[in-house]
Amino acid sequence: MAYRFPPTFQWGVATAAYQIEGAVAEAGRRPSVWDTFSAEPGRVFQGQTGADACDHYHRYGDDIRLMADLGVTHYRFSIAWPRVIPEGSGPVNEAGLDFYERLVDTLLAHGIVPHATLFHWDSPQALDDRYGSWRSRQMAYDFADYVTVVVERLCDRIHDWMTVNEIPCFTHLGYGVSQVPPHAPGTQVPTTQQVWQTSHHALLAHGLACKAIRATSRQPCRIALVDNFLVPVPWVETPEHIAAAQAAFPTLGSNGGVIMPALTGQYSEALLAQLGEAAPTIEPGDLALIHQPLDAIGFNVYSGVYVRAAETPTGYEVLPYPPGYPRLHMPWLQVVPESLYWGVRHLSETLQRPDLPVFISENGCAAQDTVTPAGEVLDLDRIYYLRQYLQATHRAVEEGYPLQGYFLWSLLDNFEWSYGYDRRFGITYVDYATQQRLPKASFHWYGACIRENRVL
Ligand code: PNW
Repeated sequence: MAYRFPPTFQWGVATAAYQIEGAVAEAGRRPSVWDTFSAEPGRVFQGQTGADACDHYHRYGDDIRLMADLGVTHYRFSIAWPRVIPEGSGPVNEAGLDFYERLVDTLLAHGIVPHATLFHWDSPQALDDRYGSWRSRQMAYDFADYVTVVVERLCDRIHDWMTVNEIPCFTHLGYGVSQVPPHAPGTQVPTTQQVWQTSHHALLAHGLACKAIRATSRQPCRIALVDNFLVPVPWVETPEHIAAAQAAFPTLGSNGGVIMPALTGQYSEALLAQLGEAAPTIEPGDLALIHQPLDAIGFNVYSGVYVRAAETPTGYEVLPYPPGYPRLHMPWLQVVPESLYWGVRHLSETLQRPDLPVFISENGCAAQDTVTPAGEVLDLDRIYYLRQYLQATHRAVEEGYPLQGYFLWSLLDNFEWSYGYDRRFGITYVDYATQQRLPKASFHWYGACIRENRVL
């Protein structure tokens, strides 16, 4: 039958702490940079914050029942550093760890495998006050200490760890030179070099966290880095355009400075040449530390860019999107389902890691959902998007790439960072006034795919 997955394929949903938990001042939690940033006028759509979000902190039991109804086998969530170590370093808040223990126990009771992300952008505000968070190398060491505390407490029930989510988003989008950065902490630094230094520090944090997890876990565990590298898709799948896409890979977005050093132990030469004096300062031993053995890569994919071979100095060109190109409800959400397949293939061929298991740690879209008078959300546009990306997932699996699972972003509508609650990525509609959850059409469709283990 068409688009059937192997029986071991992992079906999941993904969320992140600050986007759903709320309860920001409860049980000893102290502010994160996102609490501070979103409270500043003009930073987030209509001044919204994650103070309440989906109130998942209190409603996690209901939300896990929802996941069980959906039929997912795996759940990716994140642990909030400022719940566990409220001042960033120093005293541990047992009540914070208790919350994640309850959450994980409830997941396990429903037969759902937890995948924990240790950092999804909510740095403790105290560390930003103390030393400018990712601007300082110290952040990497404090992160590793926090990771040790979490793994010590939860390693008997969590075996799948993700270190940091999307380094480019919390460094390049959190610090800026010429314009006010859209993500927390929203600090403008004087030079581009200093922006690259923040992402270098985040890579160090990833490396130190890998070592801390391996040193601390008393159970076998799997460690992944989660990245949203930018995917060049050959506009036609002929050898010349495939070669052009492969040549473009290291020069696009921050690919050459994040996923490449993590997986190969080297920044891309092309990127360093392009950066010149703006390249980060790399101390002796840093690259070896960053280049830790990994058990998997988590690939967050929403869109990509088409590339073709061309008579340019580089031998390729990135094609612009025409104004009418299909796009979901974000400025960057062009529908490019092949980017999922090509991303997996680039990891294998362009980065030459055919051995490394991959899972799609996020894929999904925002749509302009409304509740019909009959009380339904008929998000056919989301189904249209997801079906194509799942077909691309299937293609990668069928061609033998080590793609093991798919986590849909997201279980619930949630706090979409600087867009606030204006953009809805959930397969479950959240009425924020009442906190009622309403499964959308896409929820029922995804559940049917999971039950039949194929794309419907
Ligand atoms: C991811 N882009 O962020 C994050 O991991 C989630 O927390 C977030 O809610 C989700 O995607 C949807 O935005 C991204 O500019 C931020 O292409 C920016 C981009 C992609 C993903």
